[in-house]
Amino acid sequence: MSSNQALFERAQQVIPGGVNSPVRAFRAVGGTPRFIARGEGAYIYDAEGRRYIDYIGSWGPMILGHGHPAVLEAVLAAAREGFSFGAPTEREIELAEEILKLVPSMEQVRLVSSGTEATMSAIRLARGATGRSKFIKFEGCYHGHTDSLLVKAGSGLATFGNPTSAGVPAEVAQHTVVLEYNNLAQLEEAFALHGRELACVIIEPIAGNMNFVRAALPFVKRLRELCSEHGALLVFDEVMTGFRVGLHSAQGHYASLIPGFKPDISVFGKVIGGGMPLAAFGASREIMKHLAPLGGVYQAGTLSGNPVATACGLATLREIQKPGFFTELAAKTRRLVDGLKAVAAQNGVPFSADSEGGMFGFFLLPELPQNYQTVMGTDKDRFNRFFHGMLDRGVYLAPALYEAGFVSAALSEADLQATLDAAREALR
Ligand code: KE4
Repeated sequence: MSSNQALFERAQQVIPGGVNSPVRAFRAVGGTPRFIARGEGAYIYDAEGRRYIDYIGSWGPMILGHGHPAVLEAVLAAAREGFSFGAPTEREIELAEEILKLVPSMEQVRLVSSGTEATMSAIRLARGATGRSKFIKFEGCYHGHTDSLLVKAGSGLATFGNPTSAGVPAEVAQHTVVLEYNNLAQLEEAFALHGRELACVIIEPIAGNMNFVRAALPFVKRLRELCSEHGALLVFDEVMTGFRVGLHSAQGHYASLIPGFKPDISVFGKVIGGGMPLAAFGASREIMKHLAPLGGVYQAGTLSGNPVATACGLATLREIQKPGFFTELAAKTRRLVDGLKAVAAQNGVPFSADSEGGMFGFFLLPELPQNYQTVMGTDKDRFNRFFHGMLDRGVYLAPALYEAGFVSAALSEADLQATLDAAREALR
């Protein structure tokens, strides 16, 4: 059995950084990434046979845990019928109907293969539907790696964003206005400056790419009002929060607090594919009619609505609708978070944490941060020691202080207790 280190060295010969997605390389936390051989329920096993309690779950998709029997059976049955046809199938209709049943703000949905593709398409749709080019995003939110979204704040609101990545032309970044998350004053000013030119505002309603930062209620309320007043579309990027923070996603949570609230375009991924490559974006018929082949906004994909991926997604969505699923998952996640806070307090370590449904975050800070700057003010070395302290004790947390954590339905009370025992030692 090759060791993680041997595999990592071999991988780096043929794959940049040895990984197919940067965060997996452990560069933020240091050390050797674990090469995973298999998953089972709440656990993943590395190439050396070591077992970890999995709090990443593929960065959100594995809400049922690994190898759920009903999902596995659905995938195997679909695979036997064929992997991909490049032609419409009934199961795409079934999945679309299931998603629309659970997301009343959408009347139609288009399936794609990744969250990046879904947000990229949502931005193009907003631009095509409004005839405008500019849009707002927020610092600390990640919406995938399409050019116009790899942009950081400009020097001021009047100036437009600057690329965060090489290879993104300044001309592309100039249409992106980047504001501070939860900053009402900046939001008002940006709309005063650019309101009539804004195609949309895209936001993670609970920012899982800043670990776990909630959009404040007054902020969301005002954002909705300003978008409506100026004819800009509100895009909820629920790739991470969708069907993860609750059966009706983050938009359902906000609609329960702000009567009648709904975004104009919603983006999903991760959970709706159950671990297979599948994402989606949707809106009213009025907006979706702009999409090819009906309208002038082109969007396409060889594997969009893939028959095996839709089987995986559909089986997953059916399981999470079972009575009590989210009540139990949310309570379990809350017990984890409360337990971690208690253990940190007993060891005198500044620690704040929060959770919604099966998604959680924690910070080695006394208070929950409200924006990116505060999150990045965390003591990185301390986080990294905690991360490795937990990893060495068989608990796999997100290998970066700006990433969220995820609890699967397969997590047992014993796993929870083992996690808290590991945290007690690691924090000490
Ligand atoms: P993908 O293209 O990675 O499927 O989705 C992009 C995306 C869009 N929107 C949100 C809110 C997301 O969180 C993501 C992807 N999330 C990261 C985790 N922070 C995926 C992990 C990775 O990049 O390897």
